[in-house]
Parts: sequence; structure tokens; C-alpha cells
Amino acid sequence: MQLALTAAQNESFRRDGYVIVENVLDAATVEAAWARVEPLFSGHFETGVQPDEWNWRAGSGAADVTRQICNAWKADPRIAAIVLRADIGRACAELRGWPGARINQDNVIWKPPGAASLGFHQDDSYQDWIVPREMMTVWMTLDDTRADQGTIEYARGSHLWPLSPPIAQFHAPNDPLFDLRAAARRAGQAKPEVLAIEIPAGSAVIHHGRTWHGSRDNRGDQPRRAVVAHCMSSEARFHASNVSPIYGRYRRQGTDEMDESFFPILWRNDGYRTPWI
Ligand SMILES: O=C(O)CCC(=O)C(=O)O
Repeated sequence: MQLALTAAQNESFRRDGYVIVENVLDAATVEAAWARVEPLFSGHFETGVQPDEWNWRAGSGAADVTRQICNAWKADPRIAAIVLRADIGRACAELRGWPGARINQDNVIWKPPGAASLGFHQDDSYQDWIVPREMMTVWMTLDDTRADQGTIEYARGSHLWPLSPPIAQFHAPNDPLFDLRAAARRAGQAKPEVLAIEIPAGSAVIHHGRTWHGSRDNRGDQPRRAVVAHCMSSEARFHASNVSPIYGRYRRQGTDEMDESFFPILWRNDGYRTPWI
């Protein structure tokens, strides 16, 4: 399956700050990814390498938290085969006007019934350690999504609002829309239009790094799982002085260049792609 956008999809991305694309993962890939979710959160890493971030572990994590792993691709070849796809990089680069795209990080998200919300935020707010401070996201669902199951939601058109700082509470906030409402007021929007994305398993939503999004608690009886590719420009470099406590450890001394071992290039408009992927 290839992720290729029509002119109408390009137009809706420019207007809304996100666009839905169906049939991005075939049924076998969705099933293979399902089979990796539990082992990953139980600490079974096929490559022997741990992911970079991990907010919940089987046996010790709180029952009601939305479970999130960052950079599962380093631990699991089947997740890598999804998030390092060239067509994902191409779509991100073309939509944001970059010459190419690298992986910045991935997420595996597992929101079981009863799990709490993720606060609404802009992804670019968390990217002060890269130049340009820009991200594009391809959010791929492994389940049919429904509004009552805590699917991803977007504030339509909010990619045109100014960039806000990171939100007060990302995991399980009391009011997931708190920071979004304040940002909407600053942008002169009395009532932001927030839309819950209901799409079949294997579909994706591509969103701009400034588009406000988040997800509410899972009030349904089925899990809600997603694999997410967060891309940055192929030209991205480390910021001269802002340091990411986690991703800063991949910076080589004496250079601001990004090493393709850790931030591979998925697609570039001159045909280049990091050879080992
Ligand atoms: O899946 C979710 O609940 C939200 C994911 C998210 O914030 C993202 O992909 O940027």
C-alpha cells in the first residue's frame, strides 16, 4: 500500500492542518503490529535495544494511564518497517515544503478501556532542540476508532495559530482541553472546532506540527492502539544551545549534524534514502 495524496487531500491539509488517508496499512501489517504491542510493553525487544521512552510497563504501570513508547523502531523490526517507510517521509516532506524527511521519533500508543486522556498540544512545542523547529506526524490506527474510545481529535485550522509552549500536563490531565482553550483565545477563536477522528484500522491521519490535537479517555470496551511516525526535515540539525535530555545523547561532539544511525532519512527529493533502511 502506498501513501499518496490527491489534490483534494493536499487542499484539506492546508485548510484544516490534518488530512485522513485510508488504507495505509494492510490487514496483515495491522495484525503483525497488534502482536508486538503487548511484548513491547512487557520489555521484550527483538533487537535487544530498548526504546528511548517508556511511560508504562506491564506489572508496574498504573492501570488507567495511556501507554506510550517512543522509538519502538529501535527495538522492533516490525514497527521499524512501518514508521521508516519512504512514502511516509515523502508525504510529510511535500506537505510541509521540506526537501526530504527524517524520522524524529515514533510512538506506539495503547489506550485500553478506562485509560485516561492525553492533553491537547502542538507537536512543534516539544521541538526546541532541532532547527528548523518543525514536525509532521503520520498517526496510523491499528483499531477502528470511535469518539467514545478516546480516538485522536483535532482543532480544525489550528496549524495557523501561533506556537505555544509545552502544555502543563501531557499524561492524564484533569482537563485535556485546558491549554487548547487558552491558545484559541490568544488566536482570537472564541470556540475552537474540535473533531474526533472515526476511521477504520489501517487508516492514517497526517497532521502539521502546529495543529492542536490530543485524545480523551477510553470510555468504550475495546483497546485503542496506534503506531505514529513523527518526521522532521531531512535538513534538520541540533539546536546550538537547546538540549533534549533524551535525544541530546545522539549528538556527536563538535557538530550539529544528525547521525543517520539514529535519525535516518526516509525520503529526499533527489532520490536519497538512508541506505541501511
Ligand atoms: O494517539 C493519541 O492519543 C495522541 C497521539 C499524539 O499526540 C500524536 O500522535 O502526536
